[in-house]
Amino acid sequence: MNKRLIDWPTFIGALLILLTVVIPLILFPEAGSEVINSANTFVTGNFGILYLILGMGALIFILYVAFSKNGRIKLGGRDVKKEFGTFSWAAMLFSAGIGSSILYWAMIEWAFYYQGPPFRITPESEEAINWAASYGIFHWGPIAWALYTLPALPIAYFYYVRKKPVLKISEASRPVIGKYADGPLGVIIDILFIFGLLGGAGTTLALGTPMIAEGINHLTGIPVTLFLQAIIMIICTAIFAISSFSGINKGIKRLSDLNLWLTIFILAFVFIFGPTLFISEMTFTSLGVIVNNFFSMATWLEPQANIPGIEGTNFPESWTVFYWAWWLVYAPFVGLFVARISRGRTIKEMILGTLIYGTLGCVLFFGVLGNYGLYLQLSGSFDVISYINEYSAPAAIIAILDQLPLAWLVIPVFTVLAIVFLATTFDSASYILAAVAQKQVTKGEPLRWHRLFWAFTLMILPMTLMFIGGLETLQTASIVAGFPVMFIMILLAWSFIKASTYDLNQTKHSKSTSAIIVDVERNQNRKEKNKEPGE
Ligand code: NM2
Repeated sequence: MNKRLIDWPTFIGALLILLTVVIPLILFPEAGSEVINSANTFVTGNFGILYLILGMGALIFILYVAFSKNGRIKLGGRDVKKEFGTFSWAAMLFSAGIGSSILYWAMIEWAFYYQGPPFRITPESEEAINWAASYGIFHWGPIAWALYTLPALPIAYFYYVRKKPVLKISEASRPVIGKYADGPLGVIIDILFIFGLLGGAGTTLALGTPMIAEGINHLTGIPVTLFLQAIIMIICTAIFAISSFSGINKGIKRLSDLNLWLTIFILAFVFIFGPTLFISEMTFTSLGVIVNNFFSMATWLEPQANIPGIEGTNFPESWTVFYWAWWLVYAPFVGLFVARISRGRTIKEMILGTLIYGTLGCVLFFGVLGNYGLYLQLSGSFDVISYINEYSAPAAIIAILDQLPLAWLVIPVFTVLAIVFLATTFDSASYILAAVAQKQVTKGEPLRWHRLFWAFTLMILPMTLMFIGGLETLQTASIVAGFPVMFIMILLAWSFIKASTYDLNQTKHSKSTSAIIVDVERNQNRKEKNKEPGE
């Protein structure tokens, strides 16, 4: 066991932050969750606007990069071929960035919007229907995917163009922070990233576990208790621990393949046996609603809620701000992953691919699963909203599926899919956490025991909170954990532009070719004296 490989300051720092959150919560559960909740309200209430600006900014930034000269840079040398075909590239990208939460929200998000619509519209009105079907897609659409793509730019650039085996966020910030990447600032950046990801993963586990528990309850009759939920968390952790133990190629690939087939089955089944025409038309209509209202949706903050005497709906804070924060905490992690699988593509291909395939995938989930539930509600055949209010959202999800023919087949497949989905997100997450808390990643993989360690650490926070009854608190953990990640994102965007523009200026290229090959070594030999400061 090579302990020298571990980056101790980062490793211990991240653990210390985690313990400073977990221990007070165990000792003073009530006061603890109150503090977390007021931190959430404080952040979303006062800084919500920053999250929305960052979201719009990220989309504009990556579109600008895609169509600029920097976008033409190829990730890899002249003869490097694309490592993965577009289909498997898109599938891997999707299953790294998307977890069990999409099953949860695609099924049920519309119900919350129908009951509590945006833009201060009357709840459950005719107008609310369109928004109910569209807002979920928006929250899983281009802005969200832009947040995911942004960190991939500097990481992929350093990995394949500057040929530095960077698996750290601090390294990717080096062009801006220079030698401070090796000092405390670098450590802080990595710790904040780890903390963010632990928060994001917490949100995912806190949502996914009760849903899986409801599925199991429906199938076996075992009551949904804390004990059942704890077992589910342990099983999911074990699955991702084992698969991450067997290596990124074998483990993750097998799980993503399984994932893909189960997903196709569920979506096709609901589409064919559900109200096919309603699903198609409503999805198509939603796309129009989103295109038409894109900027209003991306900027709506309900300013009048700040006026004394006017009651706010809390929609922006509970949804758009929460979502951007949640995508944000996963972003550096997904960026690392997207970067790794994008060898041989140009920056532009990587950007547009992530935006388009990512969004399309989410449209399919929300379009099919969400509109099936909406149909049940509107046609009066099953009152989903009353069911949620009487029982819970996870119970309503399973109850919606129960309306399908062959429900006895669909519900187990859905439950297994949720478990596998949770596992794929977590095994790539534990892989990346271990890579970041290591000085060096030899042979392309972090140390095994180290990876297992993070796999179990990911479970500690949700598990503790569950036993003290704070799983709901954890559902919004992303918000607070995501706050510092906003600044990291700006750093990453800046680093990419700085480094790639510098290299482009050193590189001769013709106007006509679509891909520019940047050969850093050759440039350096040519301009030995003209070194970039901080390098
Ligand atoms: N996002 C996509 O739980 C999951 O599905 C992981 C969640 C950020 C909302 C990612």
